[in-house]
Amino acid sequence: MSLQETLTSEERLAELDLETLKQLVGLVEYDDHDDPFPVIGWDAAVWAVGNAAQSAHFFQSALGMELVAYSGPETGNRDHAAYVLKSGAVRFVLKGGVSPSSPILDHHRRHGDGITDIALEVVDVDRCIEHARATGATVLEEPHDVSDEHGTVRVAAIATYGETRHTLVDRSRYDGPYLPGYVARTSSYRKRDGAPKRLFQALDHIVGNVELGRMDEWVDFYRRVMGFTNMAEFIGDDIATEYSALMSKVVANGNHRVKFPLNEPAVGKRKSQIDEYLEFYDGPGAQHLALATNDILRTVDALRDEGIEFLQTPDSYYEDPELRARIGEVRVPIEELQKRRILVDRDEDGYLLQIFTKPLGDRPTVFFEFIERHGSLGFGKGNFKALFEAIEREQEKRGNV
Ligand code: TYF
Ligand code: FE
Repeated sequence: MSLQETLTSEERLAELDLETLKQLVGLVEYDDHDDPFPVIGWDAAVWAVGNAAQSAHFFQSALGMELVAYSGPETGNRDHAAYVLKSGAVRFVLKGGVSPSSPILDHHRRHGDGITDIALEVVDVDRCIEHARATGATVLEEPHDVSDEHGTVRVAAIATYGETRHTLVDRSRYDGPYLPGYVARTSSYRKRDGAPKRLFQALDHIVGNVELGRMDEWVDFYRRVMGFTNMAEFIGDDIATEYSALMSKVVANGNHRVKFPLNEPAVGKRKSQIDEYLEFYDGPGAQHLALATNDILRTVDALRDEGIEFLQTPDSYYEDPELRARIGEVRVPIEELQKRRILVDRDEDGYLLQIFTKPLGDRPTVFFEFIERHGSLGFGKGNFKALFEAIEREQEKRGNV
């Protein structure tokens, strides 16, 4: 089986097939023969949070995720508590410090709630690390085996922007609930109608914010170290100075399973939303996680019911005849999108629907995007102006202008 036909262990567990996944996240064909760093897909997004017990509740009650595993003092982990949650093939691990000397608490003190680790499932950890080292990456953890009664995983880690890392995981010899040290755990939280809601099924992209003038270095990092390639979508100088106050380029692995847009602030008329992030995150880090859904209307309705707040797109966006002409027919009347403030964009491959939450925590840093793709492989370029104006209205309310 070729790499692009290989599903991650979470994708298999979620019973996602390749066709569904292709529609959800926009996969492309590629020749993996001389891929120097073959990535199967996402393994997990690992968060450091101020209170993992309570965040785990929120991720279940508000985001409809399912608790599947746990590590903490009761399992012999005296350093921190960790809750593993999933929705479809999306796996989040929420960690909170228990021991006062836990490094999780240092991360949290500096950055607030945020992503510490964007873990990827790979075929051959040793080969990836060898290539990463040869191309100048910082190896944070050498390849090593970790075992328990469910088998053995091989892991290693490299550094990326800020204090973020990429753990590389080979799970081919493991069938435990997450990693050795974790035990299976289901929730004591009762869902209203019993079943997990699965409001999103796959991770589409994770955006990194880096310092002014450093974007190209990080694009080069992913090209050189991980063999990623540039995707067509970018925000250059021209758009940046006009309204967005940011520059952005996108890199992706061969089949686009893993996509990393990278933003840097642009020098403009006002303080960039990226500067606001860098100030409050105290450095570079993951800005938003885009979660793919096959029914964004249902997702947004369910999330709003649970009190999740989204950026408000003005009525003028939907009433713009130019937008209507460009978009043409989508699967629901525009009024249904307008009611929910869902954005829509079309390009040569198809269209997409997307919506953005307000920042999740106390700091104006990490947020979610929900995305429903219909052929489009893009990121909603046509929405950048309306989106950035909405973000800047929030920024203004916070007084960070
Ligand atoms: O990931 C993207 O490129 C889109 C647009 O600060 C975007 O979701 C880009 C930058 C940003 C917010 C959204
Ligand atoms: Fe995005």
